[in-house]
Amino acid sequence: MLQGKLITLDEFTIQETRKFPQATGELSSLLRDIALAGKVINKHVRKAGLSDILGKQGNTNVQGEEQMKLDVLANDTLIHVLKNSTDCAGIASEENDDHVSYEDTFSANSKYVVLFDPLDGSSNIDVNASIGTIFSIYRRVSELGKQCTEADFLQPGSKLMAAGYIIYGSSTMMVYATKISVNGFTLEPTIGEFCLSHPNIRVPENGKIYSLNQGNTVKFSEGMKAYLNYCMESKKEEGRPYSHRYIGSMVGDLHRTLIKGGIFMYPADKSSPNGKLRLQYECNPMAFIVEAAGGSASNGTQDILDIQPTELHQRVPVFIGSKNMVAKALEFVNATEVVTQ
Ligand code: AHM
Ligand code: MG
Repeated sequence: MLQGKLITLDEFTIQETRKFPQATGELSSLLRDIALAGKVINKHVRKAGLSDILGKQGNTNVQGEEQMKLDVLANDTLIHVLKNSTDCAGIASEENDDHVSYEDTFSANSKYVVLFDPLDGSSNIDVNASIGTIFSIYRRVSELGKQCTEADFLQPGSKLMAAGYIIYGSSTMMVYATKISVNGFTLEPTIGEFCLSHPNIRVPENGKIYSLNQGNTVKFSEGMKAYLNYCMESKKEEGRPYSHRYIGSMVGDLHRTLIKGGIFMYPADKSSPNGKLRLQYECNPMAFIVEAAGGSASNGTQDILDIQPTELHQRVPVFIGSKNMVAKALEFVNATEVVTQ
């Protein structure tokens, strides 16, 4: 912990690697590169408002969304750092139309590919609220020694080797998960290192907070509306009504859910039958982290991690967080759908 001897991210990942004699250290090295990109992005985020990086870039991305200047800066930083990494064969980014396969020999011989949302929650940039970088690491399925292919990026979340996020909040933290555990590291600004501050994070099985854009209620299914009524119903002995919290930044809302418990939802609605959030850049990595911490994640009918992606930028409805809360939400969502059929 921060008061005692500091354990840096590097020290921690190396210690973890030693538990597996066959491990080569490439994953640790890749995490170090991602952390480096996070520190560079953090430097820009912390200066936003002073330098000319707030506001819109004037372009739209592949999703048709307006790009903020910081979105572009974060994207360029990650692409650049991972290109120089010796352990990344290629990347796919929420901000780019297609994946990028790095052409040099080192990259062609690397066994991992990385997907990222460089700066999630962009609409919060100009109002100084939490934003974050989300990343996923897969072992490539294409032939080593050649350039990576799109198939490397279209793997289900169950195949993830690691996933994490960097949250630029009241402090800057990197949280990453492997199948075994989830650990959080706070950036110690005086030494410029992420240091272990939240070892072995577990998401509580129950929570008291529901999180979604409730302004969309009119477009929700009857099941979804019934679940919201359940959250708001007064049942003191069951801890209801729950509190509603919504930053509108998935990283911020999920970070709170991971630490305090609760449920985060971005359901399908009449105008967005697949919800808003992206499977490969947002939902899979967050589902992997939350499930590794003992929580659960579903699209309503299926574990998020079991969905076979068919395209890089596909969207998916999501219910994620404390196990018992997710199960209860799905009971409502599915029960009413059956009744109305
Ligand atoms: P972004 O990747 O363009 O920033 O969009 C994703 C964000 C999530 O962080 C957040 O959960 C959601 O969009 C908020 O959407 P809405 O404004 O519709 O509630
Ligand atoms: Mg995003």
